[in-house]
Amino acid sequence: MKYLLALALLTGFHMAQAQTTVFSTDFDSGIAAPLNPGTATLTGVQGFGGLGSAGNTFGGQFLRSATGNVVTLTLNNLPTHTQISLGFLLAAIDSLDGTGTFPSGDFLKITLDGANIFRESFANALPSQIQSYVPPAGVELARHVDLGFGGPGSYYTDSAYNLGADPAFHNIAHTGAVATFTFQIEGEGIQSLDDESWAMDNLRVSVSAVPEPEVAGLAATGCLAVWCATRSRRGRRVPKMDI
Ligand SMILES: [Ca+2]
Ligand SMILES: [Ca+2]
Ligand SMILES: [Ca+2]
Repeated sequence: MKYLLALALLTGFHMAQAQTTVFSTDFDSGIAAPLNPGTATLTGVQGFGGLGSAGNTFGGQFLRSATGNVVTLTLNNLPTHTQISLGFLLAAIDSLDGTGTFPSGDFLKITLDGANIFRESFANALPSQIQSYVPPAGVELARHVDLGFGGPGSYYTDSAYNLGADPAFHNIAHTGAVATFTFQIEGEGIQSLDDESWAMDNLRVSVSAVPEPEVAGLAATGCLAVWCATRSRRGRRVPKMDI
């Protein structure tokens, strides 16, 4: 170990973690088979269009859901992995009311294989309402602005988030060949579609295997003798370069 640590200082040793995308949809050509939308429907993104970062913006259609409805994503035959990551753009539409009692109590809950991985309230209607979700840097795309659907103005302003930039959804421990995610806004504050709703765009899931150490700068031309020996014992064909 001491030898490898010394090499790390000399050569930029780091942990590689290749992500394999196992599901991705922009909802522009339909609802992919692994998704069960419940009562959610494909809808034009209206004023959310263009929000996001390069290569990951709202556009075309997204999957819009009433509060209280459950959207389910079931992925089968996943490759061997130890971690799973989730990302999507969240449209918080119209008068979601945050934490509290009716009409408040609007919590976005996301589960993985039946266990909660996220449950936070979202509020759009009044600045005084309590939103439990505090987005990390780079997640909030818009807040309390008119992006379409109900309104403009009054209680019906909207917000947008890139939840894929929230570390809460990165590298969640998972090893099974099947992964089932559910998405819903639930709680005592759920109301009708014309009062409040939510939508997702650019939904993607990736998995990663056990991180393997690599020696930066040497992978293309060879590797250190001690490291080559380790990898050779695993049956891999690697070049060898003694130093
Ligand atoms: Ca789209
Ligand atoms: Ca609105
Ligand atoms: Ca509500």
